[in-house]
Amino acid sequence: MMELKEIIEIVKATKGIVTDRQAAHKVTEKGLADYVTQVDMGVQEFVRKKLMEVTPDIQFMAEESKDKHFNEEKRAWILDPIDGTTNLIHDYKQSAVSLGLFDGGEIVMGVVYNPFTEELFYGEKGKGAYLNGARLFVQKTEDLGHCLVSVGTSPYDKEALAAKNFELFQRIFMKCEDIRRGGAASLDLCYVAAGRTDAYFERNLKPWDYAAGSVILKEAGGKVTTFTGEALVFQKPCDVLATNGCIHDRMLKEIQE
Ligand code: LIP
Repeated sequence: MMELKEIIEIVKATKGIVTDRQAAHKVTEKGLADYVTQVDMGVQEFVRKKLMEVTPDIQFMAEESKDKHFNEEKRAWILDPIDGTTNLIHDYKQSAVSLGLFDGGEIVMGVVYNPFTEELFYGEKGKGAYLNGARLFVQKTEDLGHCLVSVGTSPYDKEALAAKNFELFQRIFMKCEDIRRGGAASLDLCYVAAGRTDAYFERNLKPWDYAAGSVILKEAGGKVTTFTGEALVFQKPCDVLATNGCIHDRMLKEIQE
């Protein structure tokens, strides 16, 4: 089995592909506000090949794979080659390569790398979470009125979700310190882990958006569930709530109101 540091080296080696601005402008539209670029495809193929060389026995699932199902009885890599694709196209510098390892129904290892800020978030079950080698811990703020809350606008589902998303954003906004919108779920989860924000939530996220960030957040002392407080699943989309742990029940109550 690969060591975490070997996985980190594979993910960091994608920097040249991720920062290629010409490739970022070769874009295909998959659906409303849903894009794939040559960077997404280049990162996915690079990481897939490297992982198959060293862990041929572990399944590989990624955002741009045709077949996204895997046998949950066995281990699987779950890759978002570029989380924050729209940000990448706009050169917004909030995009990341997000790689998680699924084992026994949960994510046990995760790496989230933003080459634009040179921030490498990583964590392994039972071994802590880190940012560029420094240990990560969530904020322990218990008063929602003093919390910074990151939101996700589900831009692929505007027609179906915009009204209830923005109604919820307004309710939370009136009770917290302020809200933020980053545009890359994996980084939003890592920001809670780093104590930069106290919560993040978004409807209809895909498993590759949240796989790696979920273990990093838990290892930093945070909590991540669905909007009904259940464990995340990794074979279909989820509504995701991530918090510092102290305000999780309060956020669930607001979401379910
Ligand atoms: C994105 C997420 C973001 C969400 C977008 C999209 P992608 O992932 O990171 O939080 O709001 O709808 O799902 O598509 O850039 O990998």
